[in-house]
Amino acid sequence: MTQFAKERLAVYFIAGTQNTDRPLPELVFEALRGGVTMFQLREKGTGSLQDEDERLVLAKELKELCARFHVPFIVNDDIELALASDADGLHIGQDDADPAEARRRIGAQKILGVSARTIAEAEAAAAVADYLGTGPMYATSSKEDAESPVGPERIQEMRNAGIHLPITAIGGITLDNAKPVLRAGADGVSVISAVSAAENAEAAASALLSIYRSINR
Ligand code: TZP
Ligand code: MG
Repeated sequence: MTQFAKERLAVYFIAGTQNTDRPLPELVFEALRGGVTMFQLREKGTGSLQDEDERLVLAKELKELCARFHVPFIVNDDIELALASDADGLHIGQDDADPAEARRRIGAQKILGVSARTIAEAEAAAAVADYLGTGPMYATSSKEDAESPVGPERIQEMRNAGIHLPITAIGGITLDNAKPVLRAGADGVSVISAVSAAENAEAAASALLSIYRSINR
């Protein structure tokens, strides 16, 4: 596996064209200016691009944009798209590819993130994942098939169970409730709407980074 620095997870912005009325690269550019430390293209659900060629053009543009800010570009779920766009990594959920198979396909040098809501899922992914995505922390409307929230306690439970992998907390995280998940032991926060639906995406990203820094000095 790559030497993945958990500081990369500080503020992990996730979005797809379905999350904004504006051109996605414009939104991502603002988020990058605000200081997001990782970006995931999650082109999924109602309003997302279905055409493979369009998805690839978008992924390549976003990859280049992220590279200008030295921010890893991660693709959600779609291994073919991750490979074709030479993304820095892939994120998979429990209903997506098998983690070991995904690792084999992307190779040792790429970042692999795996969603793990339970301790058992976290333990199963630990051998091949660089980081875990744990949630939903709080209620969310950004994921159509989201499960019920587990709360910040779940991060603490995972740490107590000996899960030492970097963890990003996800689901319903805002400027107002980010602190408890960081205090519970998460290495950072993943957000869709807190940045994509903010009046000022740059300011929202920058505020999240300040919250992260206030806890990780
Ligand atoms: N996985 C678990 S919750 C979620 C995903 C992709 C949605 C997060 O979006 P938001 O708007 O930050 O709640
Ligand atoms: Mg899924």
